[in-house]
Amino acid sequence: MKFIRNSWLAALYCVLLLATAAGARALEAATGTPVLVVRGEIAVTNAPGGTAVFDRAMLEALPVSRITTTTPWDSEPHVFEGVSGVDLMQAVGASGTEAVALALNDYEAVIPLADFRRYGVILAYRKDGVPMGVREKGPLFVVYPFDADPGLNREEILGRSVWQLKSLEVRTR
Ligand SMILES: Nc1nc2c(c(=O)[nH]1)N[C@H]1C(S)=C(S)[C@@H](COP(=O)(O)O)O[C@H]1N2
Ligand SMILES: [Mo]
Repeated sequence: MKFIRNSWLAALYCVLLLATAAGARALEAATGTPVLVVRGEIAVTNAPGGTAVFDRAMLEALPVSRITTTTPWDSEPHVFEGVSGVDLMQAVGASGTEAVALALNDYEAVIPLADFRRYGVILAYRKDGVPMGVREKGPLFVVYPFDADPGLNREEILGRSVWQLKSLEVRTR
């Protein structure tokens, strides 16, 4: 009897696991201009080379997260909106421990995935409701909640505040 109950539980777990995997697996191909390419240790891809390519609409279709804060580059608080690192990593089924963030100017920084969870970091595509152009640090700007945690105002974190982000490579340190 106990065995049967455990088998049932095991079966239920399997179904739940499969359902979760299926939920994370679907990613339609990008039809618009690619804005972000995610590669490396990801389970969900939609383009050659094991990559997940996102156009703007795809990014905006993910849950919208918001951080209102000043930044070392803005003395007034602004409302940054975008996709949270956690939601993005979930969407691509990431399994590594860090992401190498690459910007349009080929600036590169390593961001621990733990930062995404710990600080609620977002990849912002709007500032005060307006899409950020390349001149305003867009199309994607890695934003930490500086005002919520004054400890973030340090060189290590500033270095991870990549603007004009174009790709993320998920890897294990
Ligand atoms: N796209 C991009 N983001 C970047 C950088 C860069 O050169 N390009 N420099 C990083 C580093 S090392 C720091 S300390 C801060 C520097 O910001 P500042 O150049 O405005 O002082 O931005 C970070 N984000
Ligand atoms: Mo820096």
